Amino acid sequence: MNLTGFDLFRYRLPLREPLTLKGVTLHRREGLLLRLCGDDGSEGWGETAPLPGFSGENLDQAIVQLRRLAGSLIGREIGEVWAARDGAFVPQPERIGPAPSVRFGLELAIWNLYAVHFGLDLPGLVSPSPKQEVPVNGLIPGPPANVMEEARRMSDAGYRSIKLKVGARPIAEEIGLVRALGGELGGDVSLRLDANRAWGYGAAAEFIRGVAEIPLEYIEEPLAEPALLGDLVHEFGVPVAIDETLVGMRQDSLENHRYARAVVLKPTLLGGVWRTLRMAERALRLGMMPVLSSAYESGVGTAALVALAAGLGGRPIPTGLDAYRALAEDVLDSPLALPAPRVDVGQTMYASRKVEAGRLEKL
Ligand code: OSB
Ligand code: MG
Repeated sequence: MNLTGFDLFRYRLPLREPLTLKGVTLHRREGLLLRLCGDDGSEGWGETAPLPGFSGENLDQAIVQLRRLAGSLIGREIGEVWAARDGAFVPQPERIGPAPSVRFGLELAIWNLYAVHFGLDLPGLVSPSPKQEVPVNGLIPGPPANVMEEARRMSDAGYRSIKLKVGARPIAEEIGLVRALGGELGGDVSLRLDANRAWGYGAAAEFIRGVAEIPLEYIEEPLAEPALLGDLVHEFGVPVAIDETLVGMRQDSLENHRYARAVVLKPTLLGGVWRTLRMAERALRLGMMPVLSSAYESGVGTAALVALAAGLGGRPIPTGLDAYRALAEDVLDSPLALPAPRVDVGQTMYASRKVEAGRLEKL
């Protein structure tokens, strides 16, 4: 099958509540969908949604790059494009590679098109024996007043892993909150914290001492000065995860971060499907836990995370899919069901293929 064309669309999806990330408040999520078409009538969708505050690229830059890259694929054979997983489909004169969200959108569209054409599904292209269910973690985005209530609701709903954003309240308050949360959840639900680099070393130390008896799965990016993460782990034995630290990192540098228990992998920010998968496999080999996570993508991108999690080897690891709930609407005909404690992979793949073009603006 040859690639015959592409269409680019913009979506604007309302959020259930305004979302503040790194000081930027969003009222809706904006992004792009790419539809690649094959000469047998197959279609493959991909999503490019730079996240303000986290992505270096903006939507306009992504549009320019996606058009150019998708245009360069027209007339090529899908098998040849698919095989070039190292990014060989990026045209030679593009000395600077595409932005991370652009690479993700393009790779996902190719991945989907290839799967549709050969009657396969995404997880089956990652692994010959993908998982049929993927566990999910509940996200309590900070800083709501009703953290305890929300945590109780999630625990009752069946979540076995909950992630709380920290770093925005005074340390003493935060310690009190996490201690209360630990007491409430007991040992049944693992607790992940994410400070998004909010603390200096002293503040992080104070926090860690304050919550010493609370079992934590990990604290994600506690330090404003990430070079000190290894020291923090050695001094306090606290489990940490890296997230921001991975962006732009060379694959082979991961072994310098073996102090980390987990790596949080977001294809929109890391730069695509293959880079994420290679990073995840490398993490497993190094004995670190790869936690695939969303960057507030629509159902198209979120389903890709489910597929990656399903295709990844090793024991099931709760996946960061819960940001999807922040969207009040989706681009899909019917929204993904991402129930606690596990989502059904086949059902998610099926739902993710039916994009409702009426909700999109054609560019
Ligand atoms: O810091 O982990 C983050 C979403 C967008 C950008 C950054 C982050 C997040 C999340 C994703 O917290 C949700 C999750 O991991 O469950
Ligand atoms: Mg994080």
